[in-house]
Amino acid sequence: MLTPAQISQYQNDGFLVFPQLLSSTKLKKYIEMVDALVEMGKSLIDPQPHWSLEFSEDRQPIPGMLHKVQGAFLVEPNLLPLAQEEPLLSYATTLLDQQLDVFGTKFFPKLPHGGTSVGWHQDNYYFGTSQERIVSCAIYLEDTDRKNGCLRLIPKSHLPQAIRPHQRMLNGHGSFTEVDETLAVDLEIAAGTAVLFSPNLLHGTHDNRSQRSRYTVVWHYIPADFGIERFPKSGEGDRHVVSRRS
Ligand SMILES: O=C(O)CCC(=O)C(=O)O
Repeated sequence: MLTPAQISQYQNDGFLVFPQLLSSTKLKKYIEMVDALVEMGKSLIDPQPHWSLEFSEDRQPIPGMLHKVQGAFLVEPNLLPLAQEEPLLSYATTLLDQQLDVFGTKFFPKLPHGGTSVGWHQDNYYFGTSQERIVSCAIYLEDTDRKNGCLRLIPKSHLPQAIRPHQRMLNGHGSFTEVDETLAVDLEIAAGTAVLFSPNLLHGTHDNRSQRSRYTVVWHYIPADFGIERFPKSGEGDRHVVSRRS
């Protein structure tokens, strides 16, 4: 359960940070799973369904350099329990509803020397809505700082509940917006830390200019009875039940 102060903080600032929520044993287990994904990525010459590669300066995919696994819980179903870890699921339940699903699951390895994940954006831009009945979650499996590409966000930027114009990036990795970076907070956090944030919050990341990777798994909690067109409840898509039915 979240305290009333944490709930207010989420509502006012648009995010909450839970330092080292995962034990070292669990971290090791999940890192082994995503290491295997990075290993599979090494054999890719071109992007494939679910799998995207980093781009070179001349906008060509770099063989073997994994950018993202989209639909991470479909590709590696053993990652699903990450979204059910306690107390994380209880926190999301407090913010949203008793019965939750997750959708839009991703793994970003952010590999050394040039790994990227996202530029400035609001998740709701991608979901085609501006409502707050979704909570985004990023869990960092490795220590993250400015050098290896930590998460950056703009506190309170969710409050207008308005979606800004986003521009498609030339390298094909998403659409991003412009922000006043003097308002940004860089989240330099330890492995095992989870961040919950509003789908309207402006956030982005630094690129990885270090010799270390920066693994993160990302997903979005949504009430089980809430449908959004782009991630329908039925079918074989990237939407998964996480709450245990009582
Ligand atoms: O890579 C990260 O740290 C966060 C990724 C993210 O926020 C997103 O996928 O929307």
